[in-house]
Amino acid sequence: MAEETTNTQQPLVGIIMGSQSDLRVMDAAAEILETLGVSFELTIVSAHRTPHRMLEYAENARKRGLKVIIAGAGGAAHLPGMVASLTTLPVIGVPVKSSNSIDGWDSVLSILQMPGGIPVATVALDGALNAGILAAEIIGTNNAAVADKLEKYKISLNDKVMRSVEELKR
Ligand code: RP5
Repeated sequence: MAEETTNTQQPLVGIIMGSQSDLRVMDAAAEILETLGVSFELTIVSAHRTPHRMLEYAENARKRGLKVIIAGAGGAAHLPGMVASLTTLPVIGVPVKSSNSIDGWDSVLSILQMPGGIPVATVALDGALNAGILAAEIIGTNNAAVADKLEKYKISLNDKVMRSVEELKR
């Protein structure tokens, strides 16, 4: 996937990440949003290396029509929390296990342990798939087509397990 992509429609979800190296994880959010028919944009915004870009992105996100932000980062992962402090949009944080990290605990704790008043909906380590689904569920509260696709997705999960159950009976 390109460094910066946008669907043809007005993006409803902004996927941002601290580094190009996070893309191998964050791609899963983009893929599931595509499957669920949710328009999104994807780009790199670093809290530490491009702080002014982060400020500008977070402050303008609502005005630009975004409804949810998915922010992924690793190590001292300040991006989701800082973005959450600058916008009233819901922010979903994805802790990314970066190569030099202490088993990813640094990423998890720096995204999860937000102070009262500034929530970040934190998913599992490298849990970009769930971040995408959660973003779609938020969009689906007000979008019947997306809610319908989510319903079908859940049925497909159920069917997959039931196929395994049938296979084990043989
Ligand atoms: C964080 O540092 C990024 O989100 C990434 O997970 C980690 C390593 O970044 P690179 O050194 O690979 O650019 O800011």
